[in-house]
Amino acid sequence: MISFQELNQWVDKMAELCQPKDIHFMDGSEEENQRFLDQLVAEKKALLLNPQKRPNSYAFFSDPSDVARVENRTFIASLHKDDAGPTNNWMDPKELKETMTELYKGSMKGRTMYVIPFMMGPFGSPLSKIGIQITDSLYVVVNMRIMTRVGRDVMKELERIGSFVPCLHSVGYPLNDGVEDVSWPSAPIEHKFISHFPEEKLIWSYGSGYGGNALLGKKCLALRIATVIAKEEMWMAEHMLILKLTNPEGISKYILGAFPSACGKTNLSMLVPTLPGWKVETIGDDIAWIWMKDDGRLYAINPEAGFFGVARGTSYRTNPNAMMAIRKNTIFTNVAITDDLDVWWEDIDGPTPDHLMDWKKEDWTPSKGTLAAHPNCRFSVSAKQSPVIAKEWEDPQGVLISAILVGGRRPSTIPLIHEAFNWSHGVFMGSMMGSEITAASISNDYGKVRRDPFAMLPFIGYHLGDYLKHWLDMGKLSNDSLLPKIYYVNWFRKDDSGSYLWPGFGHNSRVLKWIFERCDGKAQANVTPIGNVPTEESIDIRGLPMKAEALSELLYIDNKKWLEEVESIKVYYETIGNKLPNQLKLELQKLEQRLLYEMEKENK
Ligand code: TSX
Ligand code: MN
Repeated sequence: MISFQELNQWVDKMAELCQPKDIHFMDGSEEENQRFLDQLVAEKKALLLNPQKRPNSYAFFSDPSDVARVENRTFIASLHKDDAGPTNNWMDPKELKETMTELYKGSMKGRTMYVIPFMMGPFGSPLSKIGIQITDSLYVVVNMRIMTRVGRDVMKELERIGSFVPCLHSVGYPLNDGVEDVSWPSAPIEHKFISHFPEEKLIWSYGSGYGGNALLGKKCLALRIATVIAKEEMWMAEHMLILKLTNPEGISKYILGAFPSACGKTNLSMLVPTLPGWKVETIGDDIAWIWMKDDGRLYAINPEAGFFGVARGTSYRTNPNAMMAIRKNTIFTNVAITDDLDVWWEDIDGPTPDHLMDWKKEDWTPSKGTLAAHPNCRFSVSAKQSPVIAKEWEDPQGVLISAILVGGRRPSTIPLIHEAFNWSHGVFMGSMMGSEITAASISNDYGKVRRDPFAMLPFIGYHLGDYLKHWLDMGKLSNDSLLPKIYYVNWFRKDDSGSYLWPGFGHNSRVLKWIFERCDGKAQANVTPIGNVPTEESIDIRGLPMKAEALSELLYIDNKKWLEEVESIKVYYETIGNKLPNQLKLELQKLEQRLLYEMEKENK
């Protein structure tokens, strides 16, 4: 952190290091933004889309080597290696700074250095944090304006808050004498560094212009650095959606959800219920900052101001509200472009066009046999454009959380939903969650479970064992009757023939309804060794064309399979090392004992 008074000093020092041709302090105005977008189009770095089809929207195409977060180049540079834990890349902070300082020397030559004052969290919130990002990428500037709160208003807020997280970013492509700019400047992989200095609360990113590597407010500040601050200050920074669920009587509850990638987190946060009278609205789709108030209950804010969503697979069928949000004022990255200058990606609605420009800016026809849009293609859009953004989404006091969902893609063993007995059991559920590996490229791991505690594996700025302890410690601040109930959901269970048993998407509202009613002590459940599982009658499947056996299969607990799961969790827990809280080992033992006891009962 750096104090407000030292801002100019820090900017001058970074300019001296990076040697830009000039410096621009961002004011965040409409007029400034339009100037930047016009410049990007003139420099052929952005494509203006057809204003009749997609008003005020732009497409960017990254270098083919710069398409996603680079986990193997992401570093937690804590003073002591053991503080980063077994799941993070660690480097000695002094050494890392020396290496990166060499790279930053003159790295902005021929470019403008932009200074972006941004805020994570609503204006006036006790949890909101300020960052100042220095960058030489206009793509970053126009995206930060969508994804965070930026500019003059933030500078006013900085006087109140007093200090900020310094975030230095360069794409690592200096325009030295004779060097021509390219449409997506970036550096080779061995020069890419996404670095976090947890004690200093400092972020240094070099060599990538893409998403989480470059928009430093999101994964770097709002998750990795925020997890460190949150542990120190006794709150939580989590990779979670926040949704508002309203029943037909007009009563609302707020629910958090942690899911690994490719589980449809954004889709769930904007879901259109198939149950009449029920409504889902969005508070956030990716990150939640959560704290306990004096009433012993948990409240959450969304630190972000927009959605940086995966476009591929998004359609009016899977997520109509996202499709409506991105009708205008949207930035697209690595999507395909139609002949009439609109966007396209695999599994969008309608027939596949006969001709496209693909994400590599090459001609594409269906016979080419490649993907036209990159699988990690993105839209950036202001949350305000969502037709289902909740009216209280910017409430600085946050929303009261009634339930926390965890989950993953599990074709077998895990039922559609089960409820934790208490907070500690719920933390156990979060610690063992994950998805089964399906990618053919890692074929010897096929069918194994990739565990991803609370979907936070790449986003914890310290030791995983300490992170799980922090979850338990948060629970100790209050008692179970006041804390949110924790649920493990699995939309992805399959039958013996490999078909999904649950229709998913809008039908997930039927599971949300059960949760809502459980929170009011109403819906029925069977107590099982793994937790409380809905009775078949308690899940509302009216109007759902589903075989009766399917629901019972979805809710079935196979004790033998679960004992295998216990063994697999034991193996996983070994990898966390001696900072794994004993409480979680105890939860695992208790689960095993409940399963063995149940099996013995059955055999009698
Ligand atoms: O997002 C998904 N959700 C959550 C929605 C609120 N997806 C897409 C995952 C990739 C991002 C799902 N896919 C979900 C789901 O609940 N369920 C499934 C699996 C599934 C896929 C297809 C069908 C049913 C289930 N059925 C038909 O396509 C007809
Ligand atoms: Mn995410």
